[in-house]
Amino acid sequence: MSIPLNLREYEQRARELLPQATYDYYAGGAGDEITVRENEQAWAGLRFRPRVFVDVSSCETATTILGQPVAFPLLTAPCAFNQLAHPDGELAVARATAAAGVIQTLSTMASRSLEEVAGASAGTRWFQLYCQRDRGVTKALIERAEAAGFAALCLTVDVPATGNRERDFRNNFQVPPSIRLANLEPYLPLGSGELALHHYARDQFDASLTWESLAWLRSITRLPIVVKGVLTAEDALLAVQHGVAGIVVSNHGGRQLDSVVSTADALPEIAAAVQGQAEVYVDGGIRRGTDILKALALGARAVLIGRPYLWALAVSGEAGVAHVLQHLHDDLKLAMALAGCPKLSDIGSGFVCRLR
Ligand code: HOC
Repeated sequence: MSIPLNLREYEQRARELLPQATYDYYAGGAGDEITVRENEQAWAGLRFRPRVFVDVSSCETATTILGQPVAFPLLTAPCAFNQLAHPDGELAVARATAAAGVIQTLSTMASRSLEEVAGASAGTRWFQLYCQRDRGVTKALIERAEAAGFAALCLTVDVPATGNRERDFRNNFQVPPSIRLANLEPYLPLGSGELALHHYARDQFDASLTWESLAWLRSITRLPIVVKGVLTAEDALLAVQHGVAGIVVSNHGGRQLDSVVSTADALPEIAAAVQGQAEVYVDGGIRRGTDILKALALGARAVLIGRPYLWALAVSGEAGVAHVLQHLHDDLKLAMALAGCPKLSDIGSGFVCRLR
């Protein structure tokens, strides 16, 4: 069988391979999945304003993210239970991201523990944190992430309740008993049965967090904190005022509040409000190197991809993830050359316009 040519072909192939309920858990969103669709459509609604007669014989994509060098401006997003896609799960992603020179963000809800993942490669990684109702558990997770060499905490703030994921309800989605909630099992393992994951999140995630909670987190860690799930300039400014190092413009891939603004539409006001006081990243619907270029033009320092690396993992494990990362890197370089942007620092809002 031929190697998929692009990220969409990886999704088609993965859909054929995965059990329906697993495919739906990954692919699905909340409610009518309006935001899932609009995330992709919003990038597609942007057009380039390319420049010509620019020397693009060499295009440079290397940069830094929170001071860490990366080969190109991309991170893998925190996705739960990578072993649903492939037995090597998060370990394969750790190896592929390290080889590609990009950052892995490991989910609190990973199927491999943060210590196992840290041992899998020498790459840079962030730990995604869902604050637990039990602050002792949250503190223990942070201490473990620090001890294991994680470079930042990525605090997800858009799950005070789980979104209305009707595909999971229809499928009575369950995580197979062979797959562990590896980071949390020392404290409280995932229960068994249908929708146990939804029940776990409902019962254990702390829905009482406020901006003041950031002060507590900052008091117990030396790691930089990146807040993931911001969609307005108002919240971006509050995040800066509360000392975050980075902001991920994210709507959780359309999996939480349906009908929220797409990330491509939210990004410009956030980048304008933050004015370089924190790094700004964006996820949601990134499927092409051209999407990465558009995100950078709108003010992002880097993008995160979620579903595409899960599809690649399902299709061919570590090799699939490595191929997707290489493909996006090459595609970004091609887009930069064709748009007349040989350096990342050249890319500004003048390179894009919106049709809609
Ligand atoms: C059912 C919700 O981020 C996701 C993950 C895990 C969120 C908590 C579980 O599924 O979006």
